[in-house]
Amino acid sequence: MAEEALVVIDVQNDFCPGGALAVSGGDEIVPDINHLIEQFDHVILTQDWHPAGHSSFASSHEGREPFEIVGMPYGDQKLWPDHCIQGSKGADFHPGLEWTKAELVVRKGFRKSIDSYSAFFENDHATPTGLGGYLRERGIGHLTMAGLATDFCVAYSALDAVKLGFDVTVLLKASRGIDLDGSMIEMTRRMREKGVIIL
Ligand code: VGL
Ligand code: ZN
Repeated sequence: MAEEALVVIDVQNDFCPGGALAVSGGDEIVPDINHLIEQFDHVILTQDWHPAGHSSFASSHEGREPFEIVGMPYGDQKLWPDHCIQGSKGADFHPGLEWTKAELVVRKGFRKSIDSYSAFFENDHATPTGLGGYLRERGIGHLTMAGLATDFCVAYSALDAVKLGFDVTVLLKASRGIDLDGSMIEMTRRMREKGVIIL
C-alpha cells in the first residue's frame, strides 16, 4: 500500500495579507492546515525562496510592471512584485503555521534565471526539484495538497504530480487563489481534466 503525504504549498508571510504578494484570505487557511498536519503521517512543506533580483520580479525588467508577461527562454513568465526573498521575513512561514512536524521542506525558485511554481519542476517543466524521486523512494503514492496560491503553485504542483503518476487531491477549503484573468476557473478546470481530485 502506498503511503500518503500532505504537501503544504507556500504558506508564507508574503502570500498572506500585509505581504508583498498577498493572496486574499491567505491567512484564513492556517487553522485548517494545522488540523491537516495533525492528521497526516507524513507532512512536506514547500517554500518559495527567491534570490534578490530574481528574474520573475517586475523590478528586474526595466519599464515592466507586476502581472505583465515577458518572454523567457523557457516560455512566457508572469512578472510579480518582489516576494519571498531568501532569508527575509516575507519568506518565513506564517507565524501560526505548526510546521515542526514537517519531514521535508522543499525550497523552489532559488535559481535567478528561472521561476518555479511547481514543487516538482521549475517553469521550464523539465528541471526537477527532486521531490518526485524523494516521494517515490519513500513509497509515498498519494498526495493531498493545500496552500497558496490555488491557481499558481498549488495547481502547477498538482498537475505535475498527476503527470508523475501520483494520486492527487487538492483541498480548496484549505487553499486560496490569486485569481488573475480567470486563472482560478481555468486552473481548476485543468486540474479536474487531468485527474486531480478537487474537494
Ligand atoms: C506563487 C507567484 C509567484 C505561489 C509563487 O506560491 O503561488 N505565485 N511565486
Ligand atoms: Zn515566487
